[in-house]
Amino acid sequence: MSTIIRNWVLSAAGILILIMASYAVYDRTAGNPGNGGEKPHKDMQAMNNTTEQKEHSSDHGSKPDNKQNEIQTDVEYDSGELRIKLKDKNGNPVDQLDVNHEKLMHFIVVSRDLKQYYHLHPQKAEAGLFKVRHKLEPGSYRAFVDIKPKTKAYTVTPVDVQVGNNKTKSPDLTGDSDFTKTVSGYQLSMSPSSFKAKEPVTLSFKVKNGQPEPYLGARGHVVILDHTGRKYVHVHPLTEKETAFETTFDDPGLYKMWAEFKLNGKVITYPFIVHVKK
Ligand SMILES: [Cu+2]
Repeated sequence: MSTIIRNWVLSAAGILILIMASYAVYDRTAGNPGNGGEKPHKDMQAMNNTTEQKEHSSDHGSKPDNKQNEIQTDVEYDSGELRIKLKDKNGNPVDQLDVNHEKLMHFIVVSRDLKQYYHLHPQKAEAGLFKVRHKLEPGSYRAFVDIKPKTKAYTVTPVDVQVGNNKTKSPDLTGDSDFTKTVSGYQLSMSPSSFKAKEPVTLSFKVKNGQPEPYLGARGHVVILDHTGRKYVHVHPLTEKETAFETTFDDPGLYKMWAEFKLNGKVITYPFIVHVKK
């Protein structure tokens, strides 16, 4: 009798340990620090999409290996065309995407030195395959596939793209001292002019001789990359009327930003390099 009870207790304890162990595994794979395992990109208004990818030392470490990712993004360049493939963990095409700022996909390509910047909108060719024609000069690039999957967890993670054999150098950034820039005849000023890590900041933009028009469901778009070109943030104003953007620079260092505004029917991109202090 007592043996039966002891066996029962032992197997119950065993089951409990199994449950706890599998829960711990689940927690590590599905959960992520910071948002308790929730799907990223839930923020409907600010669309503050960040990659939480921490330093990865090697230069090719930009595979979508982030634990929050249930989607693998492959980018290929061939004869003036970029092809983006979206696959789930089992290799099946991912087709369930929400329209985000009027597009199924926003696709940012930067040269490795962060000098060239392209914001493209590939068209869906078939389930899990998007294409866009865009000529890239030989060199090394990083691509950011900005999508909102309906059901799968996804964090924008850089994908390396090499065109030809020319390797592009890593960025060599120097912080701007003047945050007033003139591009295509329009003068834009950004404030503030000093930045501190880990403190929320509101980036305000004023165009001297023009008024930003609605463009892709916002009065402006700001893309920010850290000096490694890996940490990606895409911010929009909190309301459709504003040209002020809230963000937080997580770490001190140099960041490159591209602020896009539509002025007189034309999209103009203003680059800035900011030095974020401790
Ligand atoms: Cu876009």
